[in-house]
Amino acid sequence: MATTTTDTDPAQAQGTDSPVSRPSDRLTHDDYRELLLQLYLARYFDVRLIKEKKRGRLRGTLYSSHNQEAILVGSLYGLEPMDWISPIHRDMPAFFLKDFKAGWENPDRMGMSIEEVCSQVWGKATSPGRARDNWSHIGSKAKRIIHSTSMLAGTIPAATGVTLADRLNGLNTIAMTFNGEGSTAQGVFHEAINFAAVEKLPVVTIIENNQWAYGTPTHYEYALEDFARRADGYGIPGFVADGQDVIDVYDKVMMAVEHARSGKGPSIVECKTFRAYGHGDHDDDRADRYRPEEEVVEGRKRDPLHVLKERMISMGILTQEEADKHPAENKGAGEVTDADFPPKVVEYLTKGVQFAIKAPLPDETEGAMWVFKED
Ligand SMILES: Cc1ncc(C[n+]2csc(CCOP(=O)(O)OP(=O)(O)O)c2C)c(N)n1
Ligand SMILES: [Mg+2]
Repeated sequence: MATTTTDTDPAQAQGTDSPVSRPSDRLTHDDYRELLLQLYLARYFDVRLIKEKKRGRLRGTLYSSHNQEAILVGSLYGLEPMDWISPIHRDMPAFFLKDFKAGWENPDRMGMSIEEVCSQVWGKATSPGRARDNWSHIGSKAKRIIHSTSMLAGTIPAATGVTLADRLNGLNTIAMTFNGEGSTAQGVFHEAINFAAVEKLPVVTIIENNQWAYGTPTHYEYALEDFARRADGYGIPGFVADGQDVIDVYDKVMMAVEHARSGKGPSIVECKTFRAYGHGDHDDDRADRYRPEEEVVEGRKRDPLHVLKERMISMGILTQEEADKHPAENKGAGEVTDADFPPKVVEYLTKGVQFAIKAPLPDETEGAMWVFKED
């Protein structure tokens, strides 16, 4: 049986007090700068869409990942191109951040292009879903992205399936599934993780524990302090990460990835964070009523951009002046402006937005496409 740990410190996780190497020790200064840019990009994606909707240029519900970006960026950063991911509704940036290290503009990288993702949001013919939805109900077998479903926890059995298939085909790939804590009381969550544990399948289950599932707080979901302890019952490791700190997320996730890649099986990584706004933008006003104001103020305090900048300053990678140049942190979509973001980030996303706005709607004859019809 694999060692089970819920410790947040890798030194403790390895059962020793002596200094140990962390996966992040291998990150270069350029990696840190890239992680910061990716955090900016994920944040900008969020606020730009809200602004576009307010300007009347976009319709449909938006599910914000504001304040949770470090989880997506930190967990995707160490993956290999052929690894699988399964994002859900709060992970929209994951579709383009996958294999981002291969080059933002690289058409061959194993992630969706910004044009594809923006087309999906705008419901255009150029979108992977060909305008059947405006959000995360997309996937790509070619890019190794498991199709997102609305059935919470439904991606975990799919991930166990693809890893089993890859194993049978002689591939040493892993699957990373993203899940809110609200999905964890589903029967299928337990069945799939148990199966993965028994078969030692390389499935890394990320729990984005943002304290709320729509209007349901965590104490109605599970009776544990750290959700990660659930792993004990499956005989697999459970890690707890500070979801506001991209480097801590990277460290814990990479421990899980290395565990999986070396044939030891699945694990759970609980990333503690806070949902900054409503479940979707349709829920923003209600969320202000069902969540105590102090909790919301407290939960939004540690902006992941600020946490990484502080780290980089203390390591001598960033000067205070450089950190202050683009002060997007701790600002809501209503107050932040393009000048608060690095120009590279604004230009990259603007390209995707303009492509999507100009793209055609699907032809009406496509209505019956992909629909099963029995004669
Ligand atoms: C099996 C199932 N039950 C209920 C829903 C409706 N639903 C959609 S999102 C959501 C809340 C999800 O909360 P959580 O998993 O914590 O993710 P978060 O939205 O907080 O990121 C619910 C109840 C669903 N999609 N699937
Ligand atoms: Mg949640």
